[in-house]
Amino acid sequence: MSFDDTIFALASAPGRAGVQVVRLSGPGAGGALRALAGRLPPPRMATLAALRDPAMGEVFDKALILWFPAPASFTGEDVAELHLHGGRAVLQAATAALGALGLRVAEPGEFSRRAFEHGKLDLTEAEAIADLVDAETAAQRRQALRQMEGALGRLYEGWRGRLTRALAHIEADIDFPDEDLPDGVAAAMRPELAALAAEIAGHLEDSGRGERLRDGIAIAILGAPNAGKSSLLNAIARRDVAIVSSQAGTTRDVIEVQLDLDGYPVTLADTAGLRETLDAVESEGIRRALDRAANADLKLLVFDAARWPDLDAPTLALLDADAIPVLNKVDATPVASPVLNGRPVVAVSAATGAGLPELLRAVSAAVTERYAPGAAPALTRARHRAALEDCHHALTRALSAPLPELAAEDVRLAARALGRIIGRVDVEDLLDVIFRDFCIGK
Ligand SMILES: Nc1nc2c(ncn2[C@@H]2O[C@H](COP(=O)(O)OP(=O)(O)OP(=O)(O)O)[C@@H](O)[C@H]2O)c(=O)[nH]1
Ligand SMILES: [Mg+2]
Repeated sequence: MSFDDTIFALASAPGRAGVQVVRLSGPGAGGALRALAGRLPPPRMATLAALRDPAMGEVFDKALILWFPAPASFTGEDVAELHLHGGRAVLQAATAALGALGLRVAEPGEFSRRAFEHGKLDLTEAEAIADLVDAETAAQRRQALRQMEGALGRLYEGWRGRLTRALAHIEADIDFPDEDLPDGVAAAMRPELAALAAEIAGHLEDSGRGERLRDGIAIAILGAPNAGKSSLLNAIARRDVAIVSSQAGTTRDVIEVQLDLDGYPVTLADTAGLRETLDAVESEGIRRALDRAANADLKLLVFDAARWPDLDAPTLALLDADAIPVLNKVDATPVASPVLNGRPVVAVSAATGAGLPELLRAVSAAVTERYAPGAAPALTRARHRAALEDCHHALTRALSAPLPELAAEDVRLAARALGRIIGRVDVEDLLDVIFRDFCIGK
């Protein structure tokens, strides 16, 4: 990808609409705008203009145009926007005119890439734009917006700054032993490194809060054949997603439904009924069900009220802190306030809908308790997690390193791991800190 050419792309969704926005970025953006509109409008002022294809001489739309001269633009380059009427032929005409002027269609993500290259965004902010565009629920939107405003980038940049400072002190001790430095500068950095390691460990141990919010919270419905799992899925989803029948062993494959639960993105999975079976297809279904149970963030364990208080053993074996026990079919067999191991069991009827609001409230409470945004910004991506784990390992090694040279190397690796997250890995700022703090070399 070259960064000195001028690109353009449709910034809004394709198709018929009131308005569609075409964005231009690069050194030729101003020239292209002048060629189409006959003039450059004042910067950042929406201006109505007749747009003409310079080659054909024909006016192809009357549109609002906007001009953002560098560097005060999204990409940091000269940027122009054409707010065209939303239609295929108008877009075709604009594309042809811009192409004839020598502009090229942007690659996916190229505008954000350029914004990053010009220091307008760090990588976490660029990723947050993608997350905000993809956000389907309110909680996802809030998390993405917070990250886009730089909360996560600032947290990591703050840690990296502290590491860089500690490294500067350790390196100064190594490199300039004859200089007039305070004694034990390197040793004095130990508490700081230990504190950083603890903060990063705490951030890593947030039970995947931010990642779940971004990717969806997995909830599995589990229980014996005929307990009414598929009926429950259909009742919660309010549509006929899974086949229901009085035959035990109806569901084989895992059936998923995406839900917005009080702003949280949830994937609800119906599974095969748990039992011993000789049927190869059914036992594969049961294997998949148990796999889902192991990987779910929350489990709904569905029991049949007809058998209460005798409960299905394979289902009962899955009861843990992340399970919500559910007693189904209470329309046929009413049970008053069922309790299991001292925990309340939610009594429902998938058939009549009785108890469903209570069940959804219980699920919502469990989700909120685990995944509600905290005061500190949450880790949102596997990429960040991997880099933070590298950082934490390196810090742990640095704390037990026998020689300052080895400690320095590990602290350098730790800082680099954080730099990878935000996309700023450079050594210049290390030198800056050495000379600012110690004035060595004068
Ligand atoms: N009376 C009553 N019957 C129900 C209720 N929920 C489900 N059933 C019936 O129970 C039978 C089994 O329902 P399913 O939803 O297919 O049960 P399942 O747990 O998915 O069964 P498998 O897929 O075989 O594991 C069907 O005949 C349903 O109509 C309920 O709340 N009340
Ligand atoms: Mg089923």
